[in-house]
Amino acid sequence: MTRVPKSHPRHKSLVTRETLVAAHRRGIAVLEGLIAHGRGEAWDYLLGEETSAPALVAERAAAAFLLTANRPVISVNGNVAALAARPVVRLAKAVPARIEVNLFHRTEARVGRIVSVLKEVGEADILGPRPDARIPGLESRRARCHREGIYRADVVLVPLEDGDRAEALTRMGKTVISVDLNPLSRTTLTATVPVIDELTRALSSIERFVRTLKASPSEAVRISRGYDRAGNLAANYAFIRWRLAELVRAARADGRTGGRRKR
Ligand code: PTJ
Repeated sequence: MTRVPKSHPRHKSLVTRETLVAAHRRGIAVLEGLIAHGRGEAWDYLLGEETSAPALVAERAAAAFLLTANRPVISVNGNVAALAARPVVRLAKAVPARIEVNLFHRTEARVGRIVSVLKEVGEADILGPRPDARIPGLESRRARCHREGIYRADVVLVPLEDGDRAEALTRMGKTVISVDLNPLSRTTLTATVPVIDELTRALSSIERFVRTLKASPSEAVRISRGYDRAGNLAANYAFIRWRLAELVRAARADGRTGGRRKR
């Protein structure tokens, strides 16, 4: 892995990129995952690389839905295993939820490697190898899943998803919680609870809400019942409009001071 100097202004971003490249070389993440990451990071620049207030609302709702579920499952793909194996396992234990490895570019060898990554960080009970069911209406290899996992789940958390499966899972009547920085992706537009935030921030935030809400189950029920999907999406778009307006204002101020204004 290329060493990134601590003093680099984009240190965290470059380390994440190197982590993904290394995960690709180890056969965990696919090349397509590197492209997906770039797309996500571009959106994160626009969003200010912080969890927005509307994302926080969605993350609290996500925690409430996971806690009130009968059979919650967290789906893991190559990018998620590379960047967030530990947060996934922590969240799964906190809920508790099952973890299922489910890949778009599925090979049995990669499923096995991802299961090992998750086992290394402390989760022994992982579904993925030897699937015994299919998600109806999906042509891709992603349709292959476990009866005891995604197939029978009532709530599924699908970080960094492709839109097809999110749609197929909602058609099955499941509550689908997505994590996707793209506010316009088909996943975001079809998930029951779209979380528009960066993967590691979102998972940690959902876990924090899970830990708080666990102490008051009636509050979790109230939040899941009162969750307003359309209102939250609108708030996310309004947040982007506000961000852009701020950028316009800052650029104009820069112009007036000949670029001497501090950012
Ligand atoms: O490991 P596999 O075979 O299951 O493949 C995984 C990928 C990610 C390649 C596959 O699921 C895929 O093709 O996904 P998409 O359709 O590219 O969608 C991924 C979405 O995640 C995009 O909309 C990105 O903007 C978003 N994204 C990427 N990185 C992050 C992210 N969202 C949040 N946090 C990130 N770190």
